[in-house]
Amino acid sequence: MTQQIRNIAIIAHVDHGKTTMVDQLLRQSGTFADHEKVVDTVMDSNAIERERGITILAKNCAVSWKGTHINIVDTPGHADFGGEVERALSMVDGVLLLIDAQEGPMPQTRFVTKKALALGLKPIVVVNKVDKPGAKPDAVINAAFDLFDKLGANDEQLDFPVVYASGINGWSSLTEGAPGEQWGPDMSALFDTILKHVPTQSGDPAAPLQLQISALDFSTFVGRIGVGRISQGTIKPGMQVAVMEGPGGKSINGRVNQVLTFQGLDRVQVTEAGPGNIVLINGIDEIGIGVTVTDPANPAPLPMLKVDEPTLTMNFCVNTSPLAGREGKYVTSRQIWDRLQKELQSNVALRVAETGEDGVFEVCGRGELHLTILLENMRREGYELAVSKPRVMFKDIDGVKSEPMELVTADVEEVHQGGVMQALGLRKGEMLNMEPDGRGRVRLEYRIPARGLIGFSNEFMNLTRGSGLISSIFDGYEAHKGEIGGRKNGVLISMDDGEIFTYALGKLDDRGRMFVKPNDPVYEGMIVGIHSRDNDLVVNATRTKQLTNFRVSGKEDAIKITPPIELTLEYGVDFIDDDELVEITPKSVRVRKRFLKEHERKKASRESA
Ligand SMILES: Nc1nc2c(ncn2[C@@H]2O[C@H](COP(=O)(O)OP(=O)(O)OP(=O)(O)O)[C@@H](O)[C@H]2O)c(=O)[nH]1
Ligand SMILES: [Mg+2]
Repeated sequence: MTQQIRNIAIIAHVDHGKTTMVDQLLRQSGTFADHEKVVDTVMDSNAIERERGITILAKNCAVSWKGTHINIVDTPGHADFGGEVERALSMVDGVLLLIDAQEGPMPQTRFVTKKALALGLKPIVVVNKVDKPGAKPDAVINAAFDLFDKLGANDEQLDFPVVYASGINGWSSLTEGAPGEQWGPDMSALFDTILKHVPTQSGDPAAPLQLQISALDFSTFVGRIGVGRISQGTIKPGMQVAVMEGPGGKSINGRVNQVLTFQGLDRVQVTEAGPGNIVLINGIDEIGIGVTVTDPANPAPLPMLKVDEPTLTMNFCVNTSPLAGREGKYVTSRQIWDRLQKELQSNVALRVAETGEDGVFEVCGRGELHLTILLENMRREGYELAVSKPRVMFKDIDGVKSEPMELVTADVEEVHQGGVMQALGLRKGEMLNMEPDGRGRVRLEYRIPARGLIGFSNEFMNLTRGSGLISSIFDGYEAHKGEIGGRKNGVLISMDDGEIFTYALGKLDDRGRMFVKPNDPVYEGMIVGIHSRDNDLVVNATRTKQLTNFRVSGKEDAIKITPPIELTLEYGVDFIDDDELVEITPKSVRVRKRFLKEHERKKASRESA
């Protein structure tokens, strides 16, 4: 069975068009039958990916072009999922580095390029979205060259092939065309470049098996699934293998159950697979990221893959609010713990630990999005829980308390530049670069403690009236930068259990912005709004109009209420302070004080002072 194979990953910054490109590669390689209706960005297959239009998990598919089997890994562009990209790179021999023809290289472009170059891969640069009116392909290629050079690319890597493409319109070309026109007939220029420039695997099918596991999946039918590329040897269902944690590492023996390969969007069982192929195997539950599945008689283990350490942690707690248990199916400590254990089966960058406190678990991940996506999944499955404000994870480096740093790129309108710069400055950000685009927007680059970014996205959206774009990426550790101030505003706290009344909201309207609307249930200690001043205020949100002792006037009858802020899970997590929690149920998101009674809060703040 000698089949021509190419393995590629598609890497880029968020939204530069990876998943859309995969759509076209699937379509134009004849993967779908003519009558088959296929949704856009078909690889974004889970519900949250579809709703948000972002890729969260790296996923494989495979197409056939001129008789060659091309395995394609679509990767996420958001920085929190950088670990997914790294692991995807470990199973391919080439990458398509997509760069938006208008935006040019962005922070995540830099991150993924660095990883690809370090692995010795020779990226194919795809200048994508050249259909955009603001496209400047020449400048983008120059910027890509500079980036490669800065990242220490060798001569061969610097001599990268370039393909121009409009993924959404399904065409590509090796040469630049005129703005507004179609530069090529279809995707064949890109396909042919892949065949020409991506190396084939040269492993010997008769050698001892060597298959490194780069990704995990889980199914209730077959259990744990390992995904990886065979570098040498041949694997068959039912085979006895050794699973080794690197040379000299732990080794266990096991038996492979099924072997599957990717075909289009499907996984198909095969009777054997040889060098260069990307396969899925099941039957061995001890399989983990980075292990080598090899021949027990002649083991050939590869060094383990490094998995990124988590940088952010949050407490996941049993919901103790007076409204607990009304909307969720799973509410106990045990149920939350079991769900987290299941998540660990495939969510590689996640860590879960028990704390000294009953019903409180420490969950560590790669960033706010990484953790809020897990929370979103849990609430959809019927879980109820409460979470604390995210904290960064400090690290002791040679006796120095160090903290994670982030590189931030903010793209804002010039009128908002001052406000954004001031806010980043207060959060201990250091400006690295500032570049106006000559059309009223400016791109700011900062290096900032990850701590300073917690709670920043809501503020950034306010400062830029929703028109700003911001992205950040982990950039190593540095000595602790000292105190960073917290939220500037205090909160409005309900003094009672009950229901929100319109009358009460009218009375509170000039105190700040509310999170609640009439008839919402509320409890003592729940946060009903943002105070316009910096202190917390306990308020009566359940008050109705008293019928006696009131001078009736037209003015008071027409109660004016500013519409409330929609409290999403992300907003809540971003908003809360250390002494507050976000309560999450399948139907509601509420914010509350950790201590619901005022005297408990006073006692706690005295004790911490
Ligand atoms: N003008 C133009 N827009 C495109 C093109 N390709 C994709 N888009 C748009 O860009 C947006 C992002 O596309 P995706 O394919 O989801 O991008 P992605 O890189 O997979 O995004 P992440 O996985 O979240 O990093 C969508 O709104 C697409 O419609 C293109 O060739 N031209
Ligand atoms: Mg995508």
